[in-house]
Amino acid sequence: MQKGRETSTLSETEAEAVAQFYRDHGYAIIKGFVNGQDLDDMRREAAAVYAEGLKHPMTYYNGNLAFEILPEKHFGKRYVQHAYWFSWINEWFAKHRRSERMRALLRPIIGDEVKQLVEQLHWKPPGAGKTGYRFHQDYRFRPNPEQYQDIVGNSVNIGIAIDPCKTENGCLRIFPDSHKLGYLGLADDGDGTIMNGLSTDEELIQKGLNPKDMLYVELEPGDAVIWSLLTVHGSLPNKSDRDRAFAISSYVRAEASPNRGEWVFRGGESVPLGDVPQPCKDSANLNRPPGGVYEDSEWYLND
Ligand SMILES: O=C(O)CCC(=O)C(=O)O
Ligand SMILES: [Fe+2]
Repeated sequence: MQKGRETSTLSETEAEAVAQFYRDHGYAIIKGFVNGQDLDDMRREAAAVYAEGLKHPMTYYNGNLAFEILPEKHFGKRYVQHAYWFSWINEWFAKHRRSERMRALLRPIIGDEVKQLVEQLHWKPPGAGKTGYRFHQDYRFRPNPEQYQDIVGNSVNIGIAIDPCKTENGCLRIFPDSHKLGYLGLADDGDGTIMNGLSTDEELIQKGLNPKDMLYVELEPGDAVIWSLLTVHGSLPNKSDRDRAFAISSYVRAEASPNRGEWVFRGGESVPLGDVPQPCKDSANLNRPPGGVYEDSEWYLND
């Protein structure tokens, strides 16, 4: 048997420093968040999720599990763009979402009792269209703010680089300190997707953002970045020949979200997914017929 490489989690002092930077600037970067043997495992398992998604000819929903597909009919080749709640089919990610490394990171930000509202993998396969995200604030993806208490103050988003995330392959771009500006309504025009079109400098300037302040969040595999629901961010399309797999989760303080989310940490325990999926950020997926459905909105034709 091969001996696993050592893995480590953030110390209390390190996690507190991350939380402080995050509160001050609306984001923070954690180098080597997933490390050692876990990093190799995460990369292998993300590829397995991609391979699973590729079996579906078009966008597929089954409970909270979903794969968003760019079909060959329109893109020449089939691409998986997003996977949602793959912890239902992947043991490694099912453990990772409630791991000690997550607990250590989250504790100083949203406490010990935690639910999860979002689990996503984003790929930007070379050659695929539609791999850019206009600047936005993720608050736009909480369609039912009345379901929560202070959803902004009680949430945090975590993005983990699976591939190297660089300027050329469309790494995340963030406006530091923009979490203090309130909700700006960026990208709220148009068809509701942030993946058609690109942000213009003009649009940013109009909202009081100086394009010069934009930070390209370049990450190595295993590095993480956290941001808030009001932090302005987006990313450019992949122009390189290298994919950009990026795992995004959103966690919420449990007492602020009585009706939404999958439990992660409860009463000192870490909680596996249960028998049935729970309503998360929106519950539309649970209203579809059980067993899985294909549904292609063809949003990508609206450009
Ligand atoms: O994957 C990215 O680069 C950004 C995605 C994003 O911001 C989102 O889905 O809200
Ligand atoms: Fe976002």
